[in-house]
Amino acid sequence: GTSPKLLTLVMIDDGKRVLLGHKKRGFGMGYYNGFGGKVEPGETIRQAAERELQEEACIEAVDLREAGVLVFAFDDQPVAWEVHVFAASSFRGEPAETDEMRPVWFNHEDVPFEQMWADDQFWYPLLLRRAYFRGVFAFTQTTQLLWHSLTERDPG
Ligand code: 6U4
Ligand code: NA
Ligand code: NA
Repeated sequence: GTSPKLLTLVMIDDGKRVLLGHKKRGFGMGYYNGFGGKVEPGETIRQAAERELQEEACIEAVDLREAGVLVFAFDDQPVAWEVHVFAASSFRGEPAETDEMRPVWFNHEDVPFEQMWADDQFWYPLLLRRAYFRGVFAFTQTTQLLWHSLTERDPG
């Protein structure tokens, strides 16, 4: 079909530091990013976000909020990705390494954008000041950012 693939991305931001996962396998291997993955049949987007955070970082968000939506178009993938970004400032449990991710805290001013997806440097400033955002990013050869559009907007 032509409908986009739905994914989630959870950002833990305590106001000074963000918790990122160093991805050990699969798509985006070697990059730091938030925790997330595909929405499975029968679950809501929020449930998928909660599940992936538990699976990848071993924690449960206390104050999960909708932070924005990112659309990624790849010239080497059959459909676009619609990534629902959530954020939380507190959580239960202790972040732990999993088969997929190694969690690392970064101060806001030390976020390693050179080891992250090329879109992240554009929308992190909005995330960190808690502005709801919508971004559209076009990639070629999987990781090369060709074009983007980013707007601040009301949720919903
Ligand atoms: P499986 O098949 O279960 O191992 P799953 O965990 O469902 O995979 P995965 O890890 O491939 O999915 O999900 C990709 C994750 O990477 C999602 O959280 C969204 C995130 N992501 C993908 N492209 C991104 C990009 N350009 N910028 C970004 N995050 C991206 O910041
Ligand atoms: Na994942
Ligand atoms: Na998954």
